[in-house]
Amino acid sequence: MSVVHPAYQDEAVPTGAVRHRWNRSEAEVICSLPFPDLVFRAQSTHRSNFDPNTLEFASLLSIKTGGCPEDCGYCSQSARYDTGVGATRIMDQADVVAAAQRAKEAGATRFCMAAAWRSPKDRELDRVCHMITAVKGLGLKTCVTLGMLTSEQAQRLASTGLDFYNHNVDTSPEFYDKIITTRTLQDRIDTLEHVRCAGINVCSGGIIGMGGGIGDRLGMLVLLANLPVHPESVPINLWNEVKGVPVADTAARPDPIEVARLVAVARIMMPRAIVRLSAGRQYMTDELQALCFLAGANSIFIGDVLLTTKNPLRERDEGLLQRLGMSSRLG
Ligand code: SAM
Ligand code: DTB
Ligand code: SF4
Repeated sequence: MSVVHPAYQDEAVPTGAVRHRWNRSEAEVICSLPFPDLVFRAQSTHRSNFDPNTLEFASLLSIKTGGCPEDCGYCSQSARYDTGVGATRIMDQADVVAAAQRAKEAGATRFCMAAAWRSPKDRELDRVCHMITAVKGLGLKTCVTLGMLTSEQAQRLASTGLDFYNHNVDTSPEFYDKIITTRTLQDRIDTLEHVRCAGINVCSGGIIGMGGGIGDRLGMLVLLANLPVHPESVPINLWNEVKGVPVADTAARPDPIEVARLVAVARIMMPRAIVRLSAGRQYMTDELQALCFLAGANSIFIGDVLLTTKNPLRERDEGLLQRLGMSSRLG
């Protein structure tokens, strides 16, 4: 006789429902469902909220690289570590717009501009606001990630019509202090609240593979799913290796099935969020990516580089979508 797992029967977590009071043990129960049950449930949730055959293609540009004062232990751009990544000035707007145009021609519908800042100065923010206006003018959805924001800065960004602000919680509350000491998790949550209150869509996720356990991965999802409003966009980054940073000494790449399980849990806990397989796709087989799309991931970054690290080549992504019969016009 087959035994139906209790979490699978649990009417408190019906398929597609939007809940904001998750606890770690509920997440653990869901994550440890038999894999077919877990993927079925995630896929059912996915189908009731999205076209399951369509991905979002996003494109990423580093508009200001390196020299960052923060100590994020995973990052090539921190000035505190010898990673070989030098500091640049902020890019000229014309170059940013040209990159956005190329991204559009390559099929991207969202363009994300990232800066290696702890937080933007107001004159830097003015320059980014002009970039946002210009990129929106190309018909692309816009996202920026500039570090911590005051509520006034979030409102200034909102006035440009910015679609998303990316600011990651990065990991679980328990593991956080082992990775970053120069800003607290509460600082990040405050920025997310300023972004939310300004009416900008929230993009927030984190990184796995830095050495934390499954509990930390689930703790990160519980943190995100318990925000007053779920992020509209949840990037799940597999740590992209960087030499010379503290995380290089603790990192351990998760078992691929555990990656797919995590994506499924994200989909079930945050049914309406766009879940992006973000950094780290370079280490994933096509089969793992296909499993993750089945489990509810529906966005990827296209382009050969992310900010300072590699991403799969365009031909590989095109081949994958073709083999899966999927298209790329979500959003
Ligand atoms: N400086 C801003 C900040 O940190 O708020 C914005 C840019 S920062 C590079 C954006 C995010 O990229 C980080 O929060 C982190 O989650 C992710 N990230 C950075 N380095 C990474 C790496 N090597 N692998 C995977 N994700 C990474
Ligand atoms: C996010 O969660 N991942 C992107 C985006 N937000 C800005 C950044 C990935 C960076 C990977 C490391 C690098 O290329 O330097
Ligand atoms: Fe700076 Fe952002 Fe890198 Fe942290 S993640 S060191 S804040 S660029």
